[in-house]
Amino acid sequence: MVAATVYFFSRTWLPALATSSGGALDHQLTLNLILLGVVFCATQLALGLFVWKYRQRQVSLQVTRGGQPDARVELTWLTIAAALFLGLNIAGAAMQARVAETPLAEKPVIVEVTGVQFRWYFRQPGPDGRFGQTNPQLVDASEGNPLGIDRSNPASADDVVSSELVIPAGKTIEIRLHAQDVIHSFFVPSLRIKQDALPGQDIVIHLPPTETGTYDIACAQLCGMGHYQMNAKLKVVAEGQYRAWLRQFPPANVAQVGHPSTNKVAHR
Ligand SMILES: [Cu+2]
Repeated sequence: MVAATVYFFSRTWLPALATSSGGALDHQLTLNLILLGVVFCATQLALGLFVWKYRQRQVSLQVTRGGQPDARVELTWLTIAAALFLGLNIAGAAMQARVAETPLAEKPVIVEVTGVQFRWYFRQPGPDGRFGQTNPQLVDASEGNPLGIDRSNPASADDVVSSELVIPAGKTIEIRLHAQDVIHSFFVPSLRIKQDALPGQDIVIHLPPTETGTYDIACAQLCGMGHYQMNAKLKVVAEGQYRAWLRQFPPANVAQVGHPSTNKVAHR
């Protein structure tokens, strides 16, 4: 049963890695699975052994009849368990720190990602490389302005807002993560990326250079009744295709982009 479970999960619990980096996390997960799998099997075998060995005893295990617990055995077991769990925690934290602190090899492509019940919106700065100003009082998805972009601001004219994340292959992407209402979590299983998005905070993460393809984006934080439908697609395309995709959006497209039911552009 245990072997079947391990086999099943090791094959299907994560999609294929879509980036050359990210292998460190998979290695750490595999290490955790093996070490804790050994502990799990050993304790279950010990449990079965003791049940079988003492099966004919009629009395309950009372200290007066079974003797005092052996302090050395208890201490040994506790020390091993503590070392194992602390060790795995430290190794995992060090791995995450290494990934987060690796200097970027190139200037990243910047994308703003905003979670709002129950959708993801993606904004790119356009040819001027600058995001236009936003104002929470202007947020109105039914008016085609789900992010509250201030249309009077010149930098906002070429901002592109979409409901799918389109990025060029082989480039590092800088994600500036926002949440408009409650805590969401930006989760891209194929890239092994998962980061909470918090209202009022600008959280920066980096997506590693990725192979072309279409990948799932989900919200990994239970954020309300519609949480289950808060997903989107990540489309990684060749650089030329990416430029062509950006050019499809006319300047000042913010007036046309927004709510899925009223917006053709955002659903492209
Ligand atoms: Cu959410």
